[in-house]
Amino acid sequence: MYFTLTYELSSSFYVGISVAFTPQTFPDFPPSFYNFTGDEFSEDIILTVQGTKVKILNYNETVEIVFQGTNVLEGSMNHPMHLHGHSFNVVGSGFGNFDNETDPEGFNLVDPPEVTTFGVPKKGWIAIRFVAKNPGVWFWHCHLERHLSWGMNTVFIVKNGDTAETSIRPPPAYMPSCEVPSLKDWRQNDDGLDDMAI
Ligand SMILES: [Cu+2]
Repeated sequence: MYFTLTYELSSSFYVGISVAFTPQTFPDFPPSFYNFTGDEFSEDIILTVQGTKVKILNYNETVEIVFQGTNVLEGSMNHPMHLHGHSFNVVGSGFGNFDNETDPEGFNLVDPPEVTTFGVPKKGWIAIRFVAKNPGVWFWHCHLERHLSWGMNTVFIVKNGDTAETSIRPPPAYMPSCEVPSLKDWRQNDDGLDDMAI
């Protein structure tokens, strides 16, 4: 991913995706498939790395995502997943590994609950749908801050529609730029705080 240093991601989006950066695409599928919810420890597990991949959606695109919980190191737990800028319909959930052929037959497409955060079941899965109708750069993350800091997050970019009403508004004039001294710079210049860990 190539960002200019002039803009952070939201401003880059406003300036123009093709101008400001070339994003890499967040993959549509897991890098490897194994028995996600099994008790045995898979040797196919890939360790997380610091990534800068994002998912780009067209305006008004209908999105379905299945979140599959795992039992890695038997440390399975519920992950409260949250996307900024949109709410969702939970169309299905279950325990075990999601079956792409049979599980969708049980989806609730009549009155699925609309939420802004949902828990991926322990050793289970949950399927959500939403319409990408809010242009911008939106943070996807687990709401357990420790998981977030470990990298359980990504970014969805929803592109502008064809009209001003369906496009992101310009940033306010008072929006600080990336050239504003960082907290780290401030601390380094402040007597007595030079050794404070950032
Ligand atoms: Cu989590």
